[in-house]
Amino acid sequence: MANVAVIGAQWGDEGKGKIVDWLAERADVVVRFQGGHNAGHTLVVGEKVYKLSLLPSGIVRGTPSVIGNGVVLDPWALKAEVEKLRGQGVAVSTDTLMVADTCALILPLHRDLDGLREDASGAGKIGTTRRGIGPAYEDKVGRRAIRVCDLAHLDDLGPQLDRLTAHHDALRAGFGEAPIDREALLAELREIATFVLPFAKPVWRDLNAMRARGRRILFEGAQGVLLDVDHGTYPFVTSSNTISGTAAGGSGLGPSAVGFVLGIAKAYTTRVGSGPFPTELEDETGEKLGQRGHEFGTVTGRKRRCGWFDAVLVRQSAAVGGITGIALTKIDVLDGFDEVKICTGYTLNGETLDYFPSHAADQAAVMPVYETMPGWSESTAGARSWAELPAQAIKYIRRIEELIKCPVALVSTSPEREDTILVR
Ligand code: 2SA
Ligand code: MG
Repeated sequence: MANVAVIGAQWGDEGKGKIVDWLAERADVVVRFQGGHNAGHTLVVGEKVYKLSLLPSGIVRGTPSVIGNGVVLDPWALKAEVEKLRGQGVAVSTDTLMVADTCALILPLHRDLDGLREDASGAGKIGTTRRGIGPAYEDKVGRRAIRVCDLAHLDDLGPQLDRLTAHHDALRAGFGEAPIDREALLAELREIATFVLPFAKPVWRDLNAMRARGRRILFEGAQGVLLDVDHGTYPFVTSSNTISGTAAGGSGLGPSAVGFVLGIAKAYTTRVGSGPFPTELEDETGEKLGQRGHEFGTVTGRKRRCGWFDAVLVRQSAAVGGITGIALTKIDVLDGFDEVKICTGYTLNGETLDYFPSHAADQAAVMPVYETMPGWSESTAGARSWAELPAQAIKYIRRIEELIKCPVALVSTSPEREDTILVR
């Protein structure tokens, strides 16, 4: 079996956690390769619900899990999440968790800056998770970051810390904030280093060795293609590349390490945070989708915006994200609707478009063109085979498949791992 990368095909929250959990059973190692603790992956195992933000989903069932170099790591968030999981009875040890020693750290100063900027942006705010993700990636690319491996060399941090604090002190002054207290920061880092360092290593070596031995690697993406910093609804995006191409670079493997790319798409569309959303429904139907789908952010508890399935967007995500097959999730949320709609194209200034334009103003101005299909009154919840699905639901799935030009490989009918239909 090829190594699988799982990525979101919309704006995140497509139900990746459950699908990764389903696939993790068949994998030897699970790797996170981008993002940070802004992700919110929910896993339901029997009666227990686990909510992960930073750790790879494999950890819950004891599958060895790797945080790759492409992730920005908040070491205190790591500790809190490990402790929370241990409290839920999950064993986390250096046998089951490895952290790339080249991960850039998210520091308290990054969280501060994320919040300060959001508060100062008024209507133009991004709607970030305020976890410092963007500022940490900026410092990584700006070559100012403190990395996991630096935690073992804190006494030699001088020049790096000078560059980092000079940069941030200038930014903070602009917001009327006090400069960074270097000694306090160093003390905090010394304390947390003892927790993080046992997990830290050059994980690229382990991953390449596993690959050479034919071990199956599962790459766990966070957020979704429409939040990709290059291909998403810029500037209303996250600060990493969320596409499958990042799986290799963000973990220290070559691109041929990624075989099958499974894109996760919800049977409708949601978005949390600001930015364009052509099929958004600000009416009773949108409200109903949100209620039925329990659409609240896993990390921040924010209410998600809801709308009909947008085939143009998912077709585009499949192309730029290199998606081989789609897992369609939460189909049961559409049970009982008299009719369901799919966006098949847009109009912009009187012209028809079969793709999502690049400019933010055009993205905000496109009007969806809908195709309406009859709904189904039967329940799809918990269906485990194609035969259990009502005919109209099958027609809906088949039509989506046609429009997005990508096969539907899996259908998910509840948060339970086993409520999954393998198509063909
Ligand atoms: P950030 O914090 O810099 O990454 O925010 C930038 C944009 O990316 C969006 N974003 C997300 N969208 C959906 N789900 C995410 N994870 C959590 C979840 C979010 C939550 O699974 O529910 O709990 O609110 C996630 N992470 C980042 C964010 O909304 C901004 O639009
Ligand atoms: Mg999520």
